[in-house]
Amino acid sequence: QIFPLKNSGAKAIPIIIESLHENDDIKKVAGAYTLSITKDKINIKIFDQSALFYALKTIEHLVEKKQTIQLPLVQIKDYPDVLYRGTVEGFYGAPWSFEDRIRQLKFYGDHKMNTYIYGPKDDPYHSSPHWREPYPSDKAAEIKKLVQAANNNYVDFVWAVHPGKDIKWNYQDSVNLLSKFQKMYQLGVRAYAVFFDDISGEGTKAEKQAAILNYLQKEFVDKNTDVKPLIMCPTEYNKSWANPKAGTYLDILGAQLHPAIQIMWTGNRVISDIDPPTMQWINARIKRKAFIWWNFPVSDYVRDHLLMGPVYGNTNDIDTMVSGFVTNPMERAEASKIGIYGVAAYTWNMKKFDSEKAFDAAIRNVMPTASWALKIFAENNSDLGPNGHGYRRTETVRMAPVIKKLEAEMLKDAIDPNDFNSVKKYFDSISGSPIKIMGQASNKHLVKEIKPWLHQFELLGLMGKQLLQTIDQFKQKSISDNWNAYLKANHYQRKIKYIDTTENQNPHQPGIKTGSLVLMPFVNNTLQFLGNKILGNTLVENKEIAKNEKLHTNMEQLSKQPLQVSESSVSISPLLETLTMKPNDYFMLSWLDNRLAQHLRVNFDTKGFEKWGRVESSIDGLHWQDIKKKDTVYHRQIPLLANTQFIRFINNSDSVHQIYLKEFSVKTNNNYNSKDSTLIFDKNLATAVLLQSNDSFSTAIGNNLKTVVLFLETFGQPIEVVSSSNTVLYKGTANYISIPATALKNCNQIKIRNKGTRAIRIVECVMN
Ligand code: 14T
Repeated sequence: QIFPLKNSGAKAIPIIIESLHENDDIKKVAGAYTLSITKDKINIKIFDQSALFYALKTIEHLVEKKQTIQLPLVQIKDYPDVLYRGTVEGFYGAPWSFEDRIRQLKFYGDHKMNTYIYGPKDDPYHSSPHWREPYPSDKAAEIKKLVQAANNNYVDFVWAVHPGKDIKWNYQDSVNLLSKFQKMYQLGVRAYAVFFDDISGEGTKAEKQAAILNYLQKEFVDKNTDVKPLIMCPTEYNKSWANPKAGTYLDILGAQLHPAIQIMWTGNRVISDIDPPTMQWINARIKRKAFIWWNFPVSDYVRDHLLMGPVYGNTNDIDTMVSGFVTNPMERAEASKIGIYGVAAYTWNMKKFDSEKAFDAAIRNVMPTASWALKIFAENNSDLGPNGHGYRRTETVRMAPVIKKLEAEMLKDAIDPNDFNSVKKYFDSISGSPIKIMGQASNKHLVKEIKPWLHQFELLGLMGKQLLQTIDQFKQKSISDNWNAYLKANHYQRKIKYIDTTENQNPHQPGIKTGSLVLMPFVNNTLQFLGNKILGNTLVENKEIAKNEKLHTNMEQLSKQPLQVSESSVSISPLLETLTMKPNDYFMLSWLDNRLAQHLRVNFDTKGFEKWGRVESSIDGLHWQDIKKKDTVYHRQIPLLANTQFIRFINNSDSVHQIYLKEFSVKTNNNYNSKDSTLIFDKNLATAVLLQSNDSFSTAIGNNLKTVVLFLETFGQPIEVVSSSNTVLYKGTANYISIPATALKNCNQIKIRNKGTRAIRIVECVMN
């Protein structure tokens, strides 16, 4: 009996709940239900208890959609395509907090996911050194509460152990594992996994892994009927790492592992999307349906990026070929919800999965008011940038074509106002979105996770707006005005670099990147383009390879490896895998010439590499010299001559060798204070002389009576330009100074004095 709300005008209707009948036309799987809402009753038919939970969730969503208590009349037949759907907390880095996990479990229930595999790499009681020991009481109490929260949301809390780093294949460690499982059982855990990923040595043996899992099956799972099927993550968990020979690791697991035990798989690579051939290959070898561990949106190998874009890439026809499908998310729990939502939608109804729709729905769910702001942020924080795994995502999809078009039009000096206006509008939205997102009180946890990216995104928007304004006014304005407008945009660029080099300085991929696939290249190119236009330069693009921080290599494996660039160093990002070097394979670094080389740091974690390879330096990129001291080995840190412009490592033997590229990094000083005149005559706006307060700088200008034009950044401070005969040529605070040829009679040198209280930049000097 249901009573209507007083005075609501609503009618009471009964809800009838019953079991699905045999002849009901629906796939009879866990979670399956039918829901019929008519004028006078709600009828729910369920396969099991979780199905009732999902039917009620559906009613809840129907109410949300309508924003009223009136229910739409519907007939729904609903069941999941994948039996086990959810997440695996399997990333490296700071594990999720207790509160993060509670919010996650609720989110899974809301979106019909039923699996949470607990396996944070940095929990010492999950992995070595303490996997054998019980959790300390405070941590145990938390796990108990998490299991409870999982149960309330019809989610299996799967507790995973990662014993492979130091396991001994003896009776004692079998018992250790069993008793740890029993301890977890006492905390309420009813689902378990054993991970053998990312280990080496003894722990990797297939027969031994199968034997210990079979032991757990027999002694634990078979004896506790309320425990769910075991899950294991193999050491060879993706095709590129798997021994292809028949009868090896995966076939051994396939043959020896108890058939009820599920085996995880990340696809053809560590990070890859799943399709039928992938599944056919692995399923044949392991003689069961693989349980997919999808490494998205995990970002532990691109920690300067947020992966908040749409879920796509897995084909819509693998539902019958997998036993489960879980996503490995980001260390940032709330920011991961967009990706997790996509996987929830995909695994529930694969055929009908629409990436874009799921993305929009996820955004609306995570941020119901001002969704536009989160959408524009997320669609520009999607790609990973170049990375060792070669996994990429699209970005800025709805605007990229217009932006590309506008860029081309700009180069041809034929801008279509429609394109200009839509890009301008877009940058307006970008610059306004972070404040909107920060203002959504219900999303304070999300805001906390992504704050520096929000700041960065706002600066990106402001830089874009400033550039477009500069373009718009370019023809009407003087060089001086244009130069000042350029400096404003340049100032935003500098702030972006500052955030990138001061926030999120983790040792792996430090920094804050946003819009890195489309927007940042656009604003950086536009800034350079405008600068060159003001300078009267023809494009200096690729003028000389030395004029940039760049990785040069002939090796496919390294071609996408990103650089880490800071004020004081240029480094290749450490490579996770071994690097295989054929004869004559090399990698080399170059940098802008406002840097003075100090020393090189090398760590290949490989003994005796000097026997087959050389670390070399060069000033011109043509002549190379071994920087090893005679007959000795290379040191971790090798001093360099200040004018070194290139550093490389080359395999100069005739055989193949391997190294671990842990560190290859050039430490530099900037040479602003060197007052090197070449920096202001190089027509390169990225280099400048930094002139301190009360200091002065002289440069020869020849005596060919030309107008001397100075492009400065004075930050509004007073300066003076004087001739060789001490006549004052200019006094003031301008950033752009043009000294007529007539004023330079008998003058072959000018001196700039900084009369202000802070440093100024002398960017360029042009004579014409
Ligand atoms: F077990 C696996 F399925 C798996 O993917 N393991 C790790 C995982 O914890 C991590 O989050 C993910 C993304 O970085 O990749 C695996 O970790 C790696 C991958 C490598 F290629 C660790 C070292 C590697 F060299």
